[in-house]
Amino acid sequence: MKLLVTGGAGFIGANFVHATVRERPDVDVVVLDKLTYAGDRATLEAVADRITFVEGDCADTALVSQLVGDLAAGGEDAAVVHFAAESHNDNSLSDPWPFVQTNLLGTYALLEAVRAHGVRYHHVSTDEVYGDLPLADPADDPARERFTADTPYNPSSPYSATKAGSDLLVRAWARSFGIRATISNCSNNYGPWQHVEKFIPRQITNILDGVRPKVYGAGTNVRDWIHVDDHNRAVWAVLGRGRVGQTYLIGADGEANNLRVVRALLEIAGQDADAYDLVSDRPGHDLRYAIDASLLREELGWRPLHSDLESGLKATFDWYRDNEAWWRPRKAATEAKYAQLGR
Ligand code: NAD
Ligand code: TDX
Repeated sequence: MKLLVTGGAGFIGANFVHATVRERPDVDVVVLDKLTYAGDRATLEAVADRITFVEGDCADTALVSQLVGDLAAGGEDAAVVHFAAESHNDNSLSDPWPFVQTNLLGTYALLEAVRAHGVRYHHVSTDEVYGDLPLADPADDPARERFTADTPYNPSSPYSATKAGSDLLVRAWARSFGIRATISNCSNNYGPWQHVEKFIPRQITNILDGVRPKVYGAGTNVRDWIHVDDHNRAVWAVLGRGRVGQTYLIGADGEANNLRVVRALLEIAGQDADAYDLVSDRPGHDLRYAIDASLLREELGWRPLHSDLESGLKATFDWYRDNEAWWRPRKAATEAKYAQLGR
């Protein structure tokens, strides 16, 4: 099988490439990545001789058409897995343009290429397209509302709006042009190689630097955490066995508010669990995300392997402690951006 993986030098894409090379040696992987501030070739160093790396923009229609054409020329069993995106909500509030460019025009370019060459396409998206849910505690309210594939789209930020727009492009290309596409909408990922701008790596690296974690607002916002390897195993399940035209939601029943996560990280570091700072809130900050993944579980038989958040946080904490050379070059510039926002 031949795969074109866009965004393969970013967090989830790189974990996907590592897992694919490790577990599916028969798959030929081509990575297309623009190497924005969020992409890093060092992340792919250990698999560099097992893949083909192309530095380029997924919104470059000529380049994308050529790469997808080459993929199609290799035979029937070819697919595009589209991870590339501008992915950080805070950045989308400061400067939305790269989000429109990459998330909308990049998806458009890929859709036109798979349409022209008849190649299978999987679109990696987010639960944020559904907006947010009222706060609710799983322990008190097992029947609380969660997102399903039927939840109406209601995105809050320029990031989630452009991801929602990209999903709708995929649906239109599937219905009007008959492309063989699937979509997955996943909840918040954590694990190795996540950029230090994101919540969990930011707080781990702050703690390692002797800086107090920074929590937005009152810290009561809830995210539905999933280990990146469980997300990527679900992407493979959808790619292999998913119904063309179907949307699958991916989540591992990992709801936790931000205070619980920060307190767990401080405890892992052997520090006072209250040694964090509450800082000003993100404008339009979504309250709660929660995924009902029963379609994925029942139809495709997927199950998460990492179901205990605290032990996943401990492994992630240890990874950042042991891989400072990877994250250190980006830490100061990231914190300088947050300082400008007063967060
Ligand atoms: P990331 O920001 O870590 O990585 C994005 C990668 O895409 C980088 O390597 C970057 O260089 C590359 N890229 C950006 N613009 C590009 C362009 N125009 N052309 C080619 N490459 C480009 O993001 P991530 O967290 O790994 O997210 C990957 C995908 O998963 C995104 O589509 C995101 O919306 C989705 N997603 C992320 C999460 C999460 O929790 N991180 C959850 C659900 C879905
Ligand atoms: O310093 C921080 N303090 C803080 O309290 C940061 C960076 C974040 N937060 C809060 C905001 C959110 O409630 O933590 C939560 C998680 O924040 P992010 O890591 O920025 O993630 P989020 O905005 O939830 O979006 C993530 O999940 C869905 C990814 O970045 C998206 O790409 C994905 O689509």
